[in-house]
Parts: sequence; structure tokens; C-alpha cells
Amino acid sequence: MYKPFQKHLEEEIHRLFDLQTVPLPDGLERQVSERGKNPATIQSWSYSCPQLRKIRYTYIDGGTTIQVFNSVIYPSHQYDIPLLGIDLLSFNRRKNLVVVDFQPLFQDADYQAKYIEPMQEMYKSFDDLAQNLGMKFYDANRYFSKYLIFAKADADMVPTRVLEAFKTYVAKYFEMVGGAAPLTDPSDIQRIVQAQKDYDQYSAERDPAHGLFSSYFGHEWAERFLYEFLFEDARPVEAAVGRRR
Ligand code: BLA
Repeated sequence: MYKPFQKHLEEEIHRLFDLQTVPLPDGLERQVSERGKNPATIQSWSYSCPQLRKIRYTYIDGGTTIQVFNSVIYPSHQYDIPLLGIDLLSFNRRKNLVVVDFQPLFQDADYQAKYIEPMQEMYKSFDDLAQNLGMKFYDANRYFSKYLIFAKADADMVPTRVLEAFKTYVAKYFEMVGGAAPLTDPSDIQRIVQAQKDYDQYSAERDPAHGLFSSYFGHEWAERFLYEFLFEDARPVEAAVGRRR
């Protein structure tokens, strides 16, 4: 269902950047589950280039039961620009949740004006996909912009409107990467290192997918996938781990 999204992102990164393939830790690259009603396969990819220190994406193909395309693009630490966050989910072909955002590292007015306000125009042209759904897992005011695509979409919208919006956000994001001015002051760069680390910690602790990974692939694999691949700069917090057991 979301393979055309993956294909588009793949083509664009290969076209625009001088990519290096980053190998995944043992056992995390691909896993097959026979536990559910239908077998599900999870596969992930990771790349790096001078402007983008980590481009990672994951596809879960569980036939009609579950389809997921999830991706985060982390700019290199000398850029204070937002991360590109993508989470496209489909359960039983009926519940299709789509999220695409430029995820801000900071929420102050200067940052918003510089990196978030320029999203407004494209956001307006996809107002059918800006449904203002409440967030249960995350705080909408941390690491999300006010111009995110966040919708429950009908299946027939996915290859049309949603794909169109996705391509527009991706293009605009890479345009921003292309125009970004690198920071030079080591203390400014250190602030970005910390902000990206905080993003990983926050995201790992709240990840709504942990239960899903555990049920398909087991608790141990889920923990490794979360802390060694998805959010590798996060450290497991005993309280969060305990809550999930
Ligand atoms: C919600 N994301 C979800 C949910 C799941 C995932 C299971 C809950 C869906 C529901 O309401 O039942 C799944 N998250 C995943 C998967 C991975 C993951 C499979 O990290 C990894 C492979 N989530 C992101 C990114 C964004 C994001 C990068 O990982 C940013 C665009 C957004 N996901 C996001 C939001 C919600 C969500 C905003 C709704 C959460 C809420 O209600 O608080």
C-alpha cells in the first residue's frame, strides 16, 4: 500500500545525495513473524551522506492486516533544520493513519518563523489531510509542527491525495536541506547534537509501535530495534521498560 511512497523517497535520495549505505545491527535488517494471523515481514534501510547523517526507513508488510512505512531523516549536526518524520500506517485496509511532518528541534518564535512558517502554503493546499486529530502518545507541541499532515484517510486517498502531499513535503524538505547554512560555532553545533539526542530519547520512550513490534517479533527484538536502530541515541529507561513488560 505504501510501497510507492518508499520508492519515491528512495529515488529522490539517490538522485539528490551522494549516499553511503549503513549496515544495520545483526538481526535487525529483516525479520519475519509467523505469530499473527498472517505472516508479517519488517525490513529496514539506512543511509548517510554529508548533509544528512541518518536516513532510515522501515516497511512492515503484513498483507491485508498491516502495512507501515516509517521514516526519519536526521540532518547532520551542523544544520539546525527540522527532521523529516514520516509515519504511514494501515490496519486491515480500513484504518489508514498518515503523518508527515518537518519535526522541529525547537519551539521558539525565531525557529518557527525560519523553518515552520515556510510550510504554511503547502499545508494549506492539503487541508483535507490536516485533520487536527488529538494525540494520545505524543505531545503535539514537542517535535511536531503546526503544519503537519495528520489524517485518517480513506484507502482510495492513499495513492492519490496522500501520495501527492507526501511528494510535496519531501520535495520541500530537500529544498530546505539544499539551502541550509551550516553552523560553525562548536557550541551551536553541540546544541543540535543534544537536541537530536533528546528527540531520540523522547521518541523511544513514547513510541506507540513498541507493543506492535513485541507482539510480532518478541520483546527482546523490539527493545533492540528501538534502541539500536530506530532511536539509537536514546538510552533505555528502566521505568519505561518496566511499564511495557
Ligand atoms: C501513531 N505510529 C502510531 C501508532 C503506531 C505507530 C502503531 C499508533 C496508531 C494507533 O493510533 O493505533 C507505528 N511508529 C510506528 C512504527 C514505527 C514507529 C511502525 O516509530 C517504526 C517503524 N511517528 C513516527 C514519526 C512520526 C510519527 C517519525 O515514528 C512523525 C511524523 C507520528 N505516529 C505519529 C503520530 C501518531 C502516530 C503523530 C499519533 C500518535 C498519538 O495519537 O499521539
